[in-house]
Amino acid sequence: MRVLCESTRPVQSSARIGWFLLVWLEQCNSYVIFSGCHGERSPPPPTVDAGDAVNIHPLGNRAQVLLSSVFGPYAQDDEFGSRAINPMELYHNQVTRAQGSFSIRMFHRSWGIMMIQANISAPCTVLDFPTREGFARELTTHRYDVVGISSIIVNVGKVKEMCRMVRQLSPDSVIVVGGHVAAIPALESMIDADHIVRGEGISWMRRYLGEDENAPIRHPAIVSGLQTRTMGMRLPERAGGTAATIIPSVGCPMGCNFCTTSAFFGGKGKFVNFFETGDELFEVMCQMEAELKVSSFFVMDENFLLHRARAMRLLELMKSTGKSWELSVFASANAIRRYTMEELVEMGVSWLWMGLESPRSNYGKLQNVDMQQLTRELREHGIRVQGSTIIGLEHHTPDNIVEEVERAISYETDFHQFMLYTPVPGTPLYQELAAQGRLLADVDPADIHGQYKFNFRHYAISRDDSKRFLDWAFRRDFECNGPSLYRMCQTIFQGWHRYKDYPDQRVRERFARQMRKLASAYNAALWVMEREFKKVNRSVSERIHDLRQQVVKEFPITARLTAALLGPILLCSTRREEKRLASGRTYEPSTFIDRRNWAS
Ligand code: B12
Ligand code: SF4
Repeated sequence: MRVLCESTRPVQSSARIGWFLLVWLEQCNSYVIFSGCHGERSPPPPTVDAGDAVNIHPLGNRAQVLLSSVFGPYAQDDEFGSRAINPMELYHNQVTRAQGSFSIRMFHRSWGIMMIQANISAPCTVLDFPTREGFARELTTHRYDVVGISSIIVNVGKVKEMCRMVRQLSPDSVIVVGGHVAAIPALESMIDADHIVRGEGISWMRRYLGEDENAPIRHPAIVSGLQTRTMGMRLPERAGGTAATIIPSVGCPMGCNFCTTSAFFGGKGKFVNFFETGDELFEVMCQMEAELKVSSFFVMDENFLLHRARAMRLLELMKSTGKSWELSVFASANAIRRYTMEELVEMGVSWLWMGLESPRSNYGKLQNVDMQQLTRELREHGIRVQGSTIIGLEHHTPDNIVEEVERAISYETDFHQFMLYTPVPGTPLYQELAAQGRLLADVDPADIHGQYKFNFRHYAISRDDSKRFLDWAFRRDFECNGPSLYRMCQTIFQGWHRYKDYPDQRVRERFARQMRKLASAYNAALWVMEREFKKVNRSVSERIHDLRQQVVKEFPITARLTAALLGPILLCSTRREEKRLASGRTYEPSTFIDRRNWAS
């Protein structure tokens, strides 16, 4: 069967060749059984959990694998589920979206498929952010035994189209769909795939290719943010200039009822560790440091600080080897409170993403924590805080939501994400609201991303009002607290001031590095923000002015020079960008093609 499989697979150059192959192969039933390729279609297999048994692909790890993210463009309304309101940008999508030209805009690669590629020995291509035509071209110019498609729920329409394209253009390929989209109930009846994998994908793919699923995890070198721009300027992409992404684990054991990441990897009490110990993590970080020339890491772990033993061991190793690293981490308030500020600072934590939710919610992660005090304290220690507030919790009403948002804004976090309370398939919240008959049946999955309107019947807030409150919260935060860029500068300054004479040299070095940026390029940005914000909120403009004065006092020559030279250029680019945005300009990531174990 194997021989047949190989010898009958020329490189497909057109849909017609594929079609003829399909017809020919349909006459060979046993081929279908053993190869998993497509002749007579058997009924669609159900979604499998990553741990379930799977028949190994007949070619084992000689199968040629394509792993693709869904096709773009993303930031425009289209028939496949793209939405202008849902761009492929972390900050601009859900954090700084109301900050106009001051919004921080960047793209992030699809790390799930990069991780899978790095951990299989089969020849494998990762196609990231293809166009629809680019995906078709890849399918027809190379032979693929397995086509893996990675997606989240909003993009299910694209997955459907991509499966259709694979059947047409590369009919011998086995189609595997993974990522959060697999949480959709009865997905198998919506798309034409052979395997739908729910949960962790590395172990599944290794098993499918006949490899050792328990082999140590190899971490690919991942540059975190790409094509970053703000104030109308594209930031230079020099080696080491951007953080490396490190993924220690997936899932979160806290199991908040709405949390899709937690639910997808097992729910309450469960998660999957890729690197169990501080030693393993440290080793990976050293590799990334050498390979990417970085000293800063974006730690992609839903609740990094919850794993205290691992984090503290990492700190120990950083200290003993003199690593002056910066860490951006996600953590819940209860986990943060298990560390002293000095421990966090010495560990290099310089950016923290945490849920603020609501003082009246009863999420375990917020118990007994004074959020106002915590956020202020973190910032005073030079740790940038990204707060996340949910709009539309069950107890919210048009009256108390205003009060709660005002309170969250008064924490003055550096960044603030607002997100609608959203029951997403796979979560306890979804099951609960489904049982109560409160899910709205006619909402397109492409519109269920937490930045548009409710997908359920709220007792006190209408669907249209959910969007109004959400948009208002973003605007209000911007107007009251100013651009996140300014707030970041303020935190950096406070941290530097507090730690510039700290006994640990690693800490001093880290703040000195940040301060050099603040005294130069960031200071020019502050000069522009101070001018431009006069029109929005005079008191914020005055606060920016005060910060600038303090920076100038500490670094008179650099700060004055950069403001004078770079400031006017940035002002021009900011205003030009404002016009572009007003005329509907959006941004898209470039396509990436990475081949591994690939004979040219
Ligand atoms: C980075 C990121 C992004 C990046 C984009 C990344 C990209 N290139 O697509 C940005 C910032 C642009 C982004 C945008 C959005 N995101 Co996002 N994002 C993430 C984040 C923070 C990390 C993803 C990640 O790399 N994780 C680590 C990797 C290792 O895990 P993984 O991707 O899940 O992959 C594993 C498995 O899922 C599986 N797998 C994945 N792909 C495949 C493929 C195959 C073939 C197989 C077998 C297995 C498999 O194996 C992998 C290894 O175990 C997650 C949260 C999280 N912690 O995961 C949210 C998350 C994926 N995003 C989410 C959402 C909702 C969005 C947005 C709609 C924004 C929003 N409003 O929240 C937009 C959508 C943009 C768009 N137009 O598509 C949700 C998805 C919810 C859902 N159930 O579908 C998540 C889970 C956040 C959350 N908790 O709500 N996002
Ligand atoms: S603490 Fe955060 S990551 Fe963990 S389950 Fe709750 S919302 Fe999800």
